[in-house]
Amino acid sequence: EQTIYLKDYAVSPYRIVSADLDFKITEADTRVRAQLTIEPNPGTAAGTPLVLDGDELALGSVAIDGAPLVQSAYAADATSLTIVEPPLRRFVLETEVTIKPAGNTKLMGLYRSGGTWCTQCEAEGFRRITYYLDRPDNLAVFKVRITAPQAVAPVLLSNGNLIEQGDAGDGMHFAVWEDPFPKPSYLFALVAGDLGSITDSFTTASGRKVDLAIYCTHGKEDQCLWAMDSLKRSMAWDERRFGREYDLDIFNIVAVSDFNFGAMENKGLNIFNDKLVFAQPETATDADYDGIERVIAHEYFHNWTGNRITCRDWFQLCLKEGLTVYRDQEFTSDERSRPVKRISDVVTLRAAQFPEDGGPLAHPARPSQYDEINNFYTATVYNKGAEIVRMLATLLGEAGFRKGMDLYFERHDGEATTIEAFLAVFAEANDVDLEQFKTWYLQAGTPRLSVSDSYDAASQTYTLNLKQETQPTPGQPEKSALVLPIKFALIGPNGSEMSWTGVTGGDVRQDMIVLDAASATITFSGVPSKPVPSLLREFSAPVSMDSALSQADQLFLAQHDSDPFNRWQALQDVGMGLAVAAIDGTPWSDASVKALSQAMAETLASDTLDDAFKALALSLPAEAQISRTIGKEIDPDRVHKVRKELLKAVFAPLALEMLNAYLALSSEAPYAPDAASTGRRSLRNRLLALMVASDCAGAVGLAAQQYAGARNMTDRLAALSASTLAWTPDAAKLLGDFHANFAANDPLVLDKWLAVTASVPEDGVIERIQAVLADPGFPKTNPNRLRSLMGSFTLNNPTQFARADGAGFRFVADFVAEVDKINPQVAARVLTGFRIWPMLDQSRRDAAKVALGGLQTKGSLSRNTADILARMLA
Ligand code: BAL
Ligand code: ZN
Repeated sequence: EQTIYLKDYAVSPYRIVSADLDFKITEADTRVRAQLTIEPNPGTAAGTPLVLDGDELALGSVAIDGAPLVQSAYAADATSLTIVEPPLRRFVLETEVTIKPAGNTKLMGLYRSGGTWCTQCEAEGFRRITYYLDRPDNLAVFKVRITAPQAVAPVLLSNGNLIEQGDAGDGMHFAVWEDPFPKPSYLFALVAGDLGSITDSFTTASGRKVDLAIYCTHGKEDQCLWAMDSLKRSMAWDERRFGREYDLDIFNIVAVSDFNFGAMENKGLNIFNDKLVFAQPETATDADYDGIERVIAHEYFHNWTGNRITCRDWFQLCLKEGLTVYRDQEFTSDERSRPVKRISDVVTLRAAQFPEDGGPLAHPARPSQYDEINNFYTATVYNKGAEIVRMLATLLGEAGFRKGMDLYFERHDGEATTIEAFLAVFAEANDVDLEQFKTWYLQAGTPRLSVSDSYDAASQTYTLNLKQETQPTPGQPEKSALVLPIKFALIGPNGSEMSWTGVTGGDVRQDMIVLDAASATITFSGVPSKPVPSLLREFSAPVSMDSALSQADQLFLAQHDSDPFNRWQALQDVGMGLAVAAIDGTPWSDASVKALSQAMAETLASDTLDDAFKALALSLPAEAQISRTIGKEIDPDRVHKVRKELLKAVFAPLALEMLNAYLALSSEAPYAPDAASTGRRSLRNRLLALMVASDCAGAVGLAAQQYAGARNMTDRLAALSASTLAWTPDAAKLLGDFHANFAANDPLVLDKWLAVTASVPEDGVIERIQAVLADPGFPKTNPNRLRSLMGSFTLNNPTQFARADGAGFRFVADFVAEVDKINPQVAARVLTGFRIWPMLDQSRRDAAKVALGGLQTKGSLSRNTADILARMLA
């Protein structure tokens, strides 16, 4: 396979300045005529060939400035069209190709979803539409004419503004769209179909009216209202928070059912996976509402961070993704609860990014090489990328960060740029040196921060010893020290924050220590009594911290810390400590479990903490996180068993309190997706799950009752999964009922059933999944269905996926081999679930190796899957 290196980046000898595209869409195929206005870049020598990218295109004709080229003047192969000797001046290259959208199961380029023709071009899908310089640094203005059958495709959309439409005879009609903003090909979009829509408008800060529309399958229009509401709030927020206005007169969103990503930020025409658009209380959960709000915002925010300023090359992907995730996180924080959002984001980071960073697929947020760019749309690029931007904001302060962002927009608008350029604006606007900070983008791996402390009563000095270390990752044996912003406070015996009179040995800025060396010993003087340190407040750096705190100190923080994140973290740390020790062979003492139980009871009873926070706090770390903390020779069955016992030991004594709180939280109010209502439901459902999991008397019946009486999907699904995860006597019946009465006729609800089914931690689950897949009606071409089933199995069902007999591994490997022939991106993504294998015990490691080895011998794997497999086995 051909590896692409960042160091090889070179400006193209030619650039396309405008693209005039003419699509003739019919049921059988689509003919694409492209007229590309091309110029040589400065320095290009006469006779330099022009090499355009192409993939699965049937080439009809090639002409330059209207004159057809003779056969010897060009050459086409499987991946390119070469014009042997183009003119060394501006010219128009005209090509005609035929493509077959109906057979395009890779869902890259132009394809059909249901009856609708739609596109996905990021990263390299445009080359599956026409021959092009399919690289993000080629910005061109696009004019697009679409001709299609009026009856099946009354709606014809592309980027920008509609400038003409009309009848084309023979049952065909046409529309012409023009996008005045130069853009890279990955932001191109086209939609043709029979779609319903809702419309609205937004008036920008400067008084311009923007027409908004969301297109969807007929009959789903009223499920798009939450998405529209989220869009308008996003537009207002970006003006308020970042001074960014929308720039076209139209903003369209289209929901489609078959989509590889969650959504795509095409200029003026966002295309969405319908699961991130459709919401109504009966079929969508609070988590769905949350996801819709977040992704609508994310794609909208890309208009400035991604579209107006894009990436020079795909190595810079986190320039737009990390920054835009940071922006959508801030949007949610401002719209809802900041601490709850922060905790949820850290839970996601630890569940999705830390394992990636600590396993065979580890890579820097800005990689320096890739075989297949689609495999780099990862939690590292997105979520760690957002953490890096967040650290920048923490180090520079809100005003300093905004100054840098303003300069970024001012200086780079209209450009395709780099991480270096991004960092330079912050350095310049704040007069700081970010050279060492840049290492965060270049170095893979999660730093481990170790802390110890001591107090000297005689001199009233308190000393913190901090040490950072990052383990080697593939291709990076040596690691250097990173800049860690460590927000902190010293908590005194009465629970309030202590001050100090002097500091030596470190860079301490009020509430933040900046550690930029491998270690530091920081001494605070004038500290009248021994404090408890609250470190890494707000999770101010994406590190894993070894805390030296005693359980008593952790529980003290859980009670007194004014930083909600660390209050939550302290409870997690206590649970983690007990679980890890027990798995290691040191059972917990009654006293230690009782203390945790008591802290949980106090959390539940608090009248200052909000419901959403309590729901997050009343939990133990997930099995996967416990496993990662142990780090080696993992036996997932033992982790599962010990965690279950601990859960029971901590929460069963609270049965009465939990039941009373559960009953008090019941509400007859109609469903509303606001933060307070969502928090209330999340706490109530958390309590239900805890009561069921800890075998509280009557809990199984309570779950069945909630399931049957639920008036929204949030409560129904919560009752179902509480039952199936504990595999109660009712579980199988409820699962069957859910399928028959809710899932069978609604694909997005079916996804929930698939996910719940695949997550059951009991023998028999593989056979049940196999039966689902064997059903001839099961759509193996739909990414949502496949991911719900197989993503849930590999990521949420460690005891069954990593079965000691290897059955889980074999099953997933066979699945990957089969689906790879249909949709390589989905197959490769499912395969990444194997990344835990090096951490498992010997017999499981052997079983994983056999399954992965078997896949390797299958041959003819896609580049996507072969790349993941090679790294997994390296
Ligand atoms: N650019 C791909 C989808 C997203 O991150 O918005
Ligand atoms: Zn994005």
